[in-house]
Amino acid sequence: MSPQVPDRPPEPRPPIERIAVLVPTYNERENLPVIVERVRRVVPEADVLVLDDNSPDGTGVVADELAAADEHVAVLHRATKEGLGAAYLAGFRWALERDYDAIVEMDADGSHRPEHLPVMLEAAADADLVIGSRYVPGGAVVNWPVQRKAISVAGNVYIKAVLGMPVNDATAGYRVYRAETLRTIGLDDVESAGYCFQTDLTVRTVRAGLTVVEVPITFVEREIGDSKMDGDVVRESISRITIWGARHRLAQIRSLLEREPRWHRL
Ligand SMILES: Nc1nc2c(ncn2[C@@H]2O[C@H](COP(=O)(O)OP(=O)(O)OP(=O)(O)O)[C@@H](O)[C@H]2O)c(=O)[nH]1
Ligand SMILES: [Mg+2]
Repeated sequence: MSPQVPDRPPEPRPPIERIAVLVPTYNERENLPVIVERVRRVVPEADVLVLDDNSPDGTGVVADELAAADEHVAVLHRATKEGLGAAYLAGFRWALERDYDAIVEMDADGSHRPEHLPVMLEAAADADLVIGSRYVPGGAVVNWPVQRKAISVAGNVYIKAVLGMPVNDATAGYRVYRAETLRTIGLDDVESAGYCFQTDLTVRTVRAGLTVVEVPITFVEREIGDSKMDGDVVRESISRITIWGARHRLAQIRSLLEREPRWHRL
């Protein structure tokens, strides 16, 4: 079969003018001012939205102070801790309602260096989703214990194998989404709450036929504050990814059977 030649070249993606950097926080009172200052310095045109789940350590108050001092900073206060995915969904809706062109996901603890953001935004000129990737040439992880890195690498290998994904770091949390990407993939039925939220949205983006580009980053483990990763987060990821994988493979088998009528007679 000859490759299909489109009638006309694809429409160029619209320029990225308005950028929202979403920073979810739970007990990050010491980290938050540092990360906001770095984002503001590196990408001064961007707005920062802090997504705080009523952190007991008073991160929400710190965020309010930052917002009062800088019109480029805003805060979404959420009533209780509902997980990273739920916080991001609320942030996405906030940014889409306000017509931002690009929506960035960034941890508060310094693991996602704001200094990588200009290159990621540049890559978004020709992509629908840009992932700051630890697992492409040039990417790195600094200060992770061997077991933590092993879980992350194994998780990504599993995701690639089970879901047939052309992405090396599908669990990564440092991203630039074009607003149109989030509108296209739809957010209403996203149920993942923990970190598998990232994998979930990667899969949706790839399955929608959109372009995902991985930009190498150096991921630096947090120095201050506690991790929120726990057994529930890992369990949610493994069970959901396995279910998605089984569905994916079943759909592949079904479409093979439909394409190859002889098989129906077997
Ligand atoms: N709003 C909100 N933010 C969260 C929640 N869980 C984690 N976060 C934030 O999401 C980001 C990533 O969480 P981390 O605890 O750093 O997870 P991690 O990077 O896997 O773990 P570390 O290795 O300890 O850094 C941080 O900015 C957290 O404060 C949550 O339930 N709600
Ligand atoms: Mg972290």
